[in-house]
Amino acid sequence: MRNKLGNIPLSLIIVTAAAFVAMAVGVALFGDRSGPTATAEAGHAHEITVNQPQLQHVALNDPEDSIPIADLPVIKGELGFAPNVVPALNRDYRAHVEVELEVIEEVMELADGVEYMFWTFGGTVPGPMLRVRHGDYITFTLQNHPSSMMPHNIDLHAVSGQGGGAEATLISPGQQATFSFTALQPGVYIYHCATAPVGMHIANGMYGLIVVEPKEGLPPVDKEFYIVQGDFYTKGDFGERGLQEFDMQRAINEDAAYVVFNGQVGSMVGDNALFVDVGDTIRLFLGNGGPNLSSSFHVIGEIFDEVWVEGGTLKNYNVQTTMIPAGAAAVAEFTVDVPGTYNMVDHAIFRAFNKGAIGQLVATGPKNEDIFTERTDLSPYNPE
Ligand SMILES: [Cu+2]
Repeated sequence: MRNKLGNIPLSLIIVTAAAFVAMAVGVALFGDRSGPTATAEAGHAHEITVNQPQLQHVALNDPEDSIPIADLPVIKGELGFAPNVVPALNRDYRAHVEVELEVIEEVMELADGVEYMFWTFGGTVPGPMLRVRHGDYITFTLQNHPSSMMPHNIDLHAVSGQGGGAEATLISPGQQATFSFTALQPGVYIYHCATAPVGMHIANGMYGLIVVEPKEGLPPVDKEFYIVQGDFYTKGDFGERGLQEFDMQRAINEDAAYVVFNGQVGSMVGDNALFVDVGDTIRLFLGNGGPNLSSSFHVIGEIFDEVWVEGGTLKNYNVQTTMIPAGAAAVAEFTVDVPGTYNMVDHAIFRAFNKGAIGQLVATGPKNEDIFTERTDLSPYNPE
């Protein structure tokens, strides 16, 4: 009887596998991991750097990190409503940042003629972007509006501690709760409601981003935008008009009726598009609230010069499509070289053209026909 591996002797497979393991261990133990191994110039912002492992865990060993919290300057945290960001902090000192965020349940448009009872942070989907500096001490107050029907809370992925703050902030309608945390690690992090049933609270729109800038700040760019993807589960199918109810079974089945950016079909289309100039350096803070679907984020006709993989410290360069897991983030940076309307999509492409995951970035400015020409010929083609 043939074994399942066909004609290859099992012993050879084992020997080959052992050799690969030995090689991998050798590379891990003895491979050169010091210093950049390659840099190259390749046009604007296309510097190629090989990333080195870089642990920034609890990198709080500056003198400023030992300033007693009571002595820190108190700053009110700004909120950035998508697609607008909180501007860059431009701050070179540690602060005590006070943030207030209000939970509101409200009916809003999910698509043209389609209404939905969203549960929101700050009255919008996504909730507002928060922006702090690595090492900041944040006192966070969550407020649940008295008109709410449900308890809510918040789990910020930038928090190191029980539930990301979820237990501390669990509140009924008409309550508020406060807790504090230090932003131990830089990066871009999702926050979301984590009240049972968690999936339902997230599916109703309760998520947003908190950016923890590195201490030295981020390189300046011309324009920054804030985009969060989410999947929605309605009783009616895509486009079915009227007030749509949440469909729990559909959510369990991961059968999204809608996949949208910034909480609404068409949130960044037409008059609501993102407008830039040719030559602008652009930074997109990207989140994916889920609850279920990973995003294959792509800008049609553009290549990302740089992506912060999963919102962390690892950089990738010259990227066509970046994966944003549910409950995660990424940052995409690029320069638009020629004018045009650039469609931003989830490249799981039926989501873009049939479920709403499409937005537009419109770049105006001079053409550059060395980079791109419009159609130069259209004529009949008649092969014999
Ligand atoms: Cu909630």
